Amino acid sequence: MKKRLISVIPALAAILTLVSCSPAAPSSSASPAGQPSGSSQQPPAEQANYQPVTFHVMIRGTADTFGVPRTAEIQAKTVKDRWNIDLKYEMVDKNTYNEKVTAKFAAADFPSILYYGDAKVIQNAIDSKVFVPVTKAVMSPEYDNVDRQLYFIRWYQNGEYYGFNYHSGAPETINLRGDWLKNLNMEVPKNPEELKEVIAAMTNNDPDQNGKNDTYGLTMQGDLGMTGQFWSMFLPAPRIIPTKGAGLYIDSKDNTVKTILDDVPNMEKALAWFNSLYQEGILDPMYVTLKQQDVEAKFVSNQSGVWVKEIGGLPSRLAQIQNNVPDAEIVAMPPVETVSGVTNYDLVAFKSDCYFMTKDAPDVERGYELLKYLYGKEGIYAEAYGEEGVEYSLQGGAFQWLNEEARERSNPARVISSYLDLQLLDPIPVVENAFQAIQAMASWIRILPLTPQQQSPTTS
Ligand SMILES: [Ca+2]
Repeated sequence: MKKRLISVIPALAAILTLVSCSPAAPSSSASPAGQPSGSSQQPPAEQANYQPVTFHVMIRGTADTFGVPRTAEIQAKTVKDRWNIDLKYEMVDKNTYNEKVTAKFAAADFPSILYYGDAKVIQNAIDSKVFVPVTKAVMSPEYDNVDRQLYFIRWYQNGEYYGFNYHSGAPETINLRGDWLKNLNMEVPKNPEELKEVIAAMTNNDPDQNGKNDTYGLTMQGDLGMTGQFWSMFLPAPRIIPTKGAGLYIDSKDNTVKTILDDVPNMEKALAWFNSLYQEGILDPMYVTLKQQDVEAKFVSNQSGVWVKEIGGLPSRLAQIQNNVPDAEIVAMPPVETVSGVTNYDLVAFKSDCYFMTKDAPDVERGYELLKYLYGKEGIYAEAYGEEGVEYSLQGGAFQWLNEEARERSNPARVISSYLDLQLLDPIPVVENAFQAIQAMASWIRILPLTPQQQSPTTS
C-alpha cells in the first residue's frame, strides 16, 4: 500500500497538466417555457395589431435537456396569442454547438436569438453589430428588483446591455448521502477536517448498513475534473482546479492575475489532504481510471457517499438512488470560506452564457417581449412545471401534479436558480436543502474587477 501511495503525488502532479473540467453551465441552461398568467397577460385582441413574424431561437441542448417539446409547445402557443410570434427552436447538441454557431456566422445566417458563451465570438458580434442591445428589456420595470449590475453586467458595453442573462448561477456543491450520515450518527461536515472524518466513516463503518465493506466515502475523476470545490477549501479562489488554466485567478487585493501553483504553502495543504485520504484508504483507489459518468454511477448505486453536482442535477439522481433505498437523502455541504475570504463554491452569474438578439430578429420590440417572457417568471414556471390545468393544478392553493409524466419532466431547480424572487410550487427537500446550504454565499459573491468596457452603469 505504501508503495502505491508514493505514486499518488506524482500522479496528482502529473494531472496538473491534464485536467479537463466538466462544463460549468447547468444542464438546464437551454431553458425556456411559458404559460399565460399574471399581470403581464395581454388580451388576445392585441395580436390583431401585429403582423406575423418568425423568431428563430438557437439553443444548446437536446429534447431531453430542454424539457421536451411540451415546453416549447406551451411557449409557442403563448407568444403566438400575445404577439403573433411564430417561435421556432433550433436545438443543437452541446458537443457540436460551437461548431454550428461558427458555421452559421460564417454564412451570415443568424438566428433571431442565440444562446452563447464564447467571449471572443460575442465580442466580435457586438463590435460588428450582429448582436443588438437588449437594454430595453433589461431596464424594464419587472427587473427593477433584480441586481442588474450583478446579473447583467457581463455584456454591458458602451451604455448598452447586450446579453440577456436568466439565472443567478447555481453553484456546484459537495453533496453527501444524508441517510448515511444519519446511520453513522454524524453531522453535515463544515470544514475539510470534518469532511475527511465523514469520508473515513463512510468507507470504514458500513454506512449503508448492509453488513458488507462495499463503500468508499469519496471517489472522483481521474482527470480531477469536478474536484475544484475540494481544492478551493485550501486555496485562495473558488472552484479552482490546479490543472485547469494553470489555476489562474484574479487577486482582488492588487488586481493581478496569479496562479495557485505559486501558492506553495496552500497547495501543500491541499495536496496533503488528498494524499492523506489516499494513504488511509478512504479515497477510492480506482479513481485514477474513472471518468465523470463512472463517478456518478458509483454515487447513485450506493458505492460512494460524496459527489459534486449542481443543485439542478440532484433530484433526478436522488430518485435513482431511492429506487433501491427509499429513505435515501442527499444533503449539500455548506460553503467553506477560503483563505482569501471567498468560498469554495462559485457563484458568478455573469460568467454564464446569455441570450443574444441578432440584427436579423424580425422585430426588435417584440424580441424584448419574447426575452422577458421566455426567461422571466412565466417562462420559468412553465419550464419548471408546465401549464396549470394540464400538468398541474393549484386548486384550493394546494399544488398537485395532474399526471406522472409531467412530474418526471419537471425541472423545479430552474425556479431556485433564477435571480427573480420565485417560490417553488412543489417544495423538494433535496433542492431546498442545497439552496439553504449556499444561502450563506450571498454575502460572499465574488466580484471580479471589471475591465473598463464592462464598468457598471451609473444607474442602479
Ligand atoms: Ca456496506
